Amino acid sequence: MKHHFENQETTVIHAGQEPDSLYGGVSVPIYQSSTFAFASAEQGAARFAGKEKGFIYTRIANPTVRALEESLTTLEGGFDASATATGMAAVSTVYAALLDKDAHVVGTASIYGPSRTVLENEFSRFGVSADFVDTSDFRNIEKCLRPTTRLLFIETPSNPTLAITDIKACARLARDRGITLVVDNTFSSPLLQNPLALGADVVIHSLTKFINGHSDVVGGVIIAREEALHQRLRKVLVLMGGTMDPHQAWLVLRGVRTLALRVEKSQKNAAVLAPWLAAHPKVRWVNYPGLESHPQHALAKEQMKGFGSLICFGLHGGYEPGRKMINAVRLCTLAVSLGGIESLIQHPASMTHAGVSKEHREMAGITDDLIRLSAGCEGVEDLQEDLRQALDKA
Ligand code: LCS
Repeated sequence: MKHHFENQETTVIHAGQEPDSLYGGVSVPIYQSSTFAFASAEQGAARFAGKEKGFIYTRIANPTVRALEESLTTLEGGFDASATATGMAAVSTVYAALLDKDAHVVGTASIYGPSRTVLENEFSRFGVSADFVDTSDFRNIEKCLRPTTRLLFIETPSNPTLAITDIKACARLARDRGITLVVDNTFSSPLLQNPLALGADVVIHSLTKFINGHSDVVGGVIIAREEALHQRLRKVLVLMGGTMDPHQAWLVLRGVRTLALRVEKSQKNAAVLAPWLAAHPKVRWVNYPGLESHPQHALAKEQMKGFGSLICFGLHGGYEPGRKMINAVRLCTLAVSLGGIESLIQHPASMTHAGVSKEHREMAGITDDLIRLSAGCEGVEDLQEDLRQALDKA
């Protein structure tokens, strides 16, 4: 049963999370079982044949994981979802399911490093090729299309440069050319952007970030707009084994209930910190989709319901003062990942995107001075105080 409420704030709390049918537990039970008993040989056969509903084996499906899948399907407005062990399992499953030998991919240049590396280093062994371009300029996508292009894989806002790509325009182009459009929506969460409603075929998330929100679990999800595509993705996921564990699913279900509160608060903090950083004498540049100086500010306003809580910036003098700054933070945590209740700060060129060559990083705008801040839910004055004292040491 899927619930459609007027407000996403209600959906995050209730979709897929009705009291359990056995004892009325308000929290979805953790079905920590790898396998499910059949009443008879006939029932087992019927379940395997798909003639009878019911659980078989946790790699195929599990009640706790299904509850999370239902929640996320409703939030993104898809046909159905498949939860994955990590965000990278979602990315790799999409590639494995949708790319044949010698297929070509067009992707966003400033994408999470491993989403690019896995194509270039691993899928390339099967003849797959890829062009990673600045997809915020639509002409760049058109220019590198080939007859063998099967997949347009975009991240918007992108990691870590926060470039915004026009989802509707990409959907139109993909539809005309018979290409599948996949959007990594991790940076926005389903509360700030719904790519399927803008015409994308598939949305993926690293649940490790906003959706779980507590930096205590990894996970991912693939949500498809249509049944046939969902079935294809699910089949490959189950065969390749990157599915989610019920305990993981339960933690994410606990996290998703407060998604609306966390997104609202962290975004409010980012909206204060971005212009404040931009005005600081040691800061050379700031990129935040909510600032009018952001190159795609107007597009962000149009396709997103909010500008999110990621900010990137560089200091006068390059990375050396930046290094001193991130070593000096006390309240913010120097760590990769993002979208948690706590503020995290990191240096993409030497951390999340170190696996991408310097040449490719520079083409993607991931400059050596770029520092990425994920604003959390702390009091904004405390964050300002921490950043102020850290900048003093830069
Ligand atoms: N997609 C995006 C946009 C991400 O930011 C990440 C992880 C992934 C996919 C992969 O998800 P995972 O397997 O880690 O759950 N991004 C990270 C980052 O920026 N810092 O640390 C991890």
